Amino acid sequence: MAAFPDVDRIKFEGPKSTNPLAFRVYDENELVEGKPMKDHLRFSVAYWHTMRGTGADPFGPGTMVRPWEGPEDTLDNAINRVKVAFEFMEKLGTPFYCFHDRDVAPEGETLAETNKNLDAVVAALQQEQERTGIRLLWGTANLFSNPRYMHGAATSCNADSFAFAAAQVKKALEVTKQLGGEGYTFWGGREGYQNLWNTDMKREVDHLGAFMHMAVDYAKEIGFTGQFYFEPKPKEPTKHQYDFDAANCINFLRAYGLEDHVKLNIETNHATLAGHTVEHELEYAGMQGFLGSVDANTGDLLLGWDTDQFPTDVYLSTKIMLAFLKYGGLAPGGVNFDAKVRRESFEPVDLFHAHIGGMDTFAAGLKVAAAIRADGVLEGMVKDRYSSWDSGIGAEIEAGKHGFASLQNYMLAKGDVTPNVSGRQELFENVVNRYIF
Ligand code: XUL
Ligand code: CO
Repeated sequence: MAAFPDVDRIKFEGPKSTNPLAFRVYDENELVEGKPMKDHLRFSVAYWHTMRGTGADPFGPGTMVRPWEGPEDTLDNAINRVKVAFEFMEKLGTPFYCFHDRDVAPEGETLAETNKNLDAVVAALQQEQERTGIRLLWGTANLFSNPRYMHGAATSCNADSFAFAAAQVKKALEVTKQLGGEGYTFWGGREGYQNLWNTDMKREVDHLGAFMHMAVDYAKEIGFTGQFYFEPKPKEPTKHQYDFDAANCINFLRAYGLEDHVKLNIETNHATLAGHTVEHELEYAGMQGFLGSVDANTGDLLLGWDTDQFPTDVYLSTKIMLAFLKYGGLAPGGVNFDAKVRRESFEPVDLFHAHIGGMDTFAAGLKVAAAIRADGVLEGMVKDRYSSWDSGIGAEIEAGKHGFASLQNYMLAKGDVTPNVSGRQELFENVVNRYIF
């Protein structure tokens, strides 16, 4: 029985459409910079929010109406949920999904039983993947919900928690490989601390480095060639997460010799929690060669936590797509909607409204970004701003021909700098707006 009987395949109907169950901008086969939109955007549904989000918050229980869910999280229920997930994704037209091991299958009494449950659900996932052609963008392990991870997993003071986490990631890598996953993500979970008095930070971070090496080694051993991602987040659930922001993660990866194996998965709401913009995080990762994938969502200007709302802002999606186009595109990453419907949006159809909005917003961002790039006006203005580096003393400095002494001689002879020109921030902002309205 269909879980969404009133929804057909969501179609592109163009900007004039007022059909709430249609795309107005996302036309998967439309070519942008010579490539179909669907290959640029590589949309992915996050199983944990879309299939497992209950709407619970610290003040009250779940609100979501999900008629396909049984009263208990049994294996049968989990397998049935896989069919619902794929019906949803097929109707939506997203080519990818992402999951944590514990999103898809219930935990058993023992690790062995848990792994058996996971195998059974993975078989169902594999079947549905084959039936629909929908693929796994990345897999990951939930190393934060079970109380055994209360002090963290790889960074726990309890060595057994590290060992359990290792066993869990080993299994998660195996099933990710089995499902043809194109990547594997490490998000910190509880890898961080609440209070430095009881924390040996050096030991914890060393352990995280060792843990990630074990994952890289094991991937090699089993022939998993997908891309590893590290996902920055500054706080929540811990006060200070070790994967704080892009710069912090890149330093960690270099310090522990992981830079050739791991790129970053940047999430908008995590960037803003860190006091950055997402475009800052993307640009920083990009210029360092670490740009991997994006968890698409947005926070709330007035709320200081990870609200994980669906993105609806074309400025935001434009900035994200500009960064990815500049650094060679998203593949093998994608636009993964790590976003949840609001607690008040409790009907199944709201899942469609949320994703359709996010997909149209990113499709619009892609088109605006491509138009900005095609014109080259913005790029030309930036280039002009730095033109003092293209010839004369600037070019000589960049070519490594100078030191402090020769520059002192240059300046003594010249007397003072060539006058500065305006930064024209407002004009730059207006130029961007030309492509939006
Ligand atoms: C948590 C978060 C995670 C990761 C995957 O804030 O973003 O869902 O994306 O573990
Ligand atoms: Co995320």
